[in-house]
Amino acid sequence: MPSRLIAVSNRIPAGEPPSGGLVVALKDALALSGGLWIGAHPETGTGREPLEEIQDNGNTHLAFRLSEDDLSDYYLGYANSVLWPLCHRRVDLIDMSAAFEARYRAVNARVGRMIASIARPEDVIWVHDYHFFPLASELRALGLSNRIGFFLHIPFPELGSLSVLSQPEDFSDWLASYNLVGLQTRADVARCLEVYRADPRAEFLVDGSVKFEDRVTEIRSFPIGIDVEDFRTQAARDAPDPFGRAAPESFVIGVDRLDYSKGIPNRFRAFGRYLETRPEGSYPCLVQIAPPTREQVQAYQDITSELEEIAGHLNGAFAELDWVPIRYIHRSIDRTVLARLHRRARVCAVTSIADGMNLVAKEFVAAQDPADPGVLILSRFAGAAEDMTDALLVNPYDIDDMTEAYRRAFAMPLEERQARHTACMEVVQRTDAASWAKQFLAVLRACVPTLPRQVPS
Ligand code: GDG
Repeated sequence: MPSRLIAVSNRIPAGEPPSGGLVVALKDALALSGGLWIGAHPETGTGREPLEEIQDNGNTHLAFRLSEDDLSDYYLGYANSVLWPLCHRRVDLIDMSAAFEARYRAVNARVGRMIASIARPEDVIWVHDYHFFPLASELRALGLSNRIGFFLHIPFPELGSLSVLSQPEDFSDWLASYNLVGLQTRADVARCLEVYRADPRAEFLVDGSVKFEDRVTEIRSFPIGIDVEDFRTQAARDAPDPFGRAAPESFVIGVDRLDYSKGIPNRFRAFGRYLETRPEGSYPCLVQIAPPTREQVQAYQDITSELEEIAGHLNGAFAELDWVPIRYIHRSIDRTVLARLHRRARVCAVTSIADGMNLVAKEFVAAQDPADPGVLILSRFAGAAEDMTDALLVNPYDIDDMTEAYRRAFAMPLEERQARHTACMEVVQRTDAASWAKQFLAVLRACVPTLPRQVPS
């Protein structure tokens, strides 16, 4: 039997045209291996249904239903009110509850049983993201000895903050059930190794992998990327100006799910400060696209109000009858429009306080006209900054630093813009979505297989 790829992620594409690096990269990898993609059904159910087939642009995926309680306690609760703030260094926003944790473990156990019922011994399993840290340990407990890989899309947490978990020792145990743990950056790998260094059950092998009790895990970075050609083509398409009659003179673009990890309030504040000192006669805009996300979680309601207040305040203070400096759109917009906006922008601001990679930074670079490229302002705390060192790197906690970056970006001479763009584009191309998936799977397939475990009868 040929080895299939089984991909597992909380969200699966369902009907929408493919967009985003992950979807595109996985689709190609799955098509090559005749694989399967398993994820949560877009609609809730009782939580006891068997796996269901779900159609997506001619592809069939397998979906498990979450119950309303699963959604609130596993997804919004443990995944997004405990693990997300933990990994994004906002432990102050953690909302702990024993019910969240119990439901997280229960959903992982159920998804594990579903996968075990369809996986063949030669299949390779690729698990995605913080929703499923314990999945491999569930699969091992069910007797699976398949090669199982894990990719964490968000930052790896700091050793010290893991103590907020009720059983921090489980964390290294969960990861050790994977043959390969893939992280976005070398800094993430260093943080992960620190966790194992502090754990007396772990031993480092000469090849850099970690032996944990009887299991060997390789820990490596695989910076994720985008489908460069696709985004570039969409950006350069000959189509009417997305602004119509309301085209701004020169603008900064920001594109983020409205999440506290993206550092949008300070991005706005710094833009306000830039407006105070901008060259006379210039009328720059900040166009912020920020679709809502996880709206049931209090921390997300708070950041939404904060942003509305700052935008309202700045527009009230600076707008003129024929100019509004902040255009804030709290909705999702079409991807082709987004691509063209990036190309039209003079500057892109990515100011995350913590971010696994940040694909928006790569999309902006890919969308530029190399003959007259815009400037990327990039937070030092976004994974993308590890390799894209020719962007204007900023400290998102320092408003003066970001104000100065706006000033430099708007005033930057063509030659410098071109040189920085060429260097950033080289990174975007080298780390594109297809090579990310290919490299991860090549390393996973070459991992030492796990010995079958004695399953208690
Ligand atoms: C996680 C990690 C990591 C945004 N608004 C609209 C829209 N988008 C698209 C962007 C981009 C994607 O969503 C966002 O990707 P990011 O990487 O910036 O951020 P997260 O969503 O937080 O993703 C992150 C990523 O996983 C991959 O590993 O890089 O660090 O947090 O593609 O363009 N797309 C459309 N309309 C919008 O309004 N169509």
